[in-house]
Amino acid sequence: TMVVQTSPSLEDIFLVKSSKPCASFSNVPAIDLTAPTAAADIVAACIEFGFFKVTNHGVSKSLTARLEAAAIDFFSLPEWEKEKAVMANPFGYGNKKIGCNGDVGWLEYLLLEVTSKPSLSIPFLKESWASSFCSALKEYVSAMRKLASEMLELMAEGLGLEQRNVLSKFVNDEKGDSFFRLNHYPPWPMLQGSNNNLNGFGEHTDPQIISVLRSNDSDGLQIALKDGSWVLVPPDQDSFFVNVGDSLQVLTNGRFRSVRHRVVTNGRKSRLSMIYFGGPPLAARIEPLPQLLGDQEQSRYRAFTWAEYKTAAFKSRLADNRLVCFENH
Ligand code: GA4
Repeated sequence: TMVVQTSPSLEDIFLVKSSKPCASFSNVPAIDLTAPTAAADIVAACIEFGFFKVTNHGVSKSLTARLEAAAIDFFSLPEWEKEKAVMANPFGYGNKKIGCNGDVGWLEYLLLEVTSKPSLSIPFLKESWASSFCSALKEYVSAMRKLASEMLELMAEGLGLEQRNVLSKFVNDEKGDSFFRLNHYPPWPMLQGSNNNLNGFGEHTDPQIISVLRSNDSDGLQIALKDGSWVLVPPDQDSFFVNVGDSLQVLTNGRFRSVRHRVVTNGRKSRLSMIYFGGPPLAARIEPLPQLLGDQEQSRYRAFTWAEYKTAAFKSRLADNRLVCFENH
């Protein structure tokens, strides 16, 4: 039998729009990576929010600007040109559809798999700027891996773990299964001046270990606090926002919180975000670190491989709680 997937209509997107207005999260923990208290500060933020931003991160502004400019060039191509970048679902160029299970959002994106050995190529791009796009991508992704790895080492230190690389080794492994995503949330002219908000990217947690996000100076990102309330994250184009992913929640036996987040756009301004998702090798065993489990503490999750979790995640709907099936009772 043939499965015919119809394109989601604007109606669908409206159906999932957020309704309640939400407060601004003005005190997002800001971690100065060069501060002597960075390790303790990061751990505190991961426990309370599963979310923080980093300053003094050492990533060059010009590299970020180069990639942003190339991304804008890419998204400015005519639709049929961008469609050449459609790869095996859900990779490559996509718009309005998120994942393979019927989730929709008001955005277009480029989703790429990136291994630690940067061998990234975008064969579909014939434009003269394609090679500079590729080189900016490679450089940026390796800067993100380095930043993610530094933060994971600070986390290990802050958790009192002797081996500094117990967490960072996953993203540094040359078989590491990481993704990179460029999201463009176009303005929606008909919405200007109205109070409607569009579902840009519906609520979810990230399945990987750690995600590092940078966006232009536009709002839209919201995170859920422990009590389930949603707060707006004020934009900051000079910092990187970091999410704890499901796998890191498991590795820390639930000490760190995999943060639920979403993007709600107001149609006034284009939002462009670039996100690195640091994932472990497919064969890596994900389970609470034995060093963290004392004599009393029980493991809250059963062990799984990243391949197993990834497969389960890609079969789920965006908003699903994907960890419940792996909890021990
Ligand atoms: C969320 C985090 C990353 O963007 C992503 C997303 C993926 C996709 O867009 O195809 C997923 C989503 C994300 C979680 C559940 C599954 C898979 C869409 C979806 C419904 C690339 C990822 O790894 O998981």
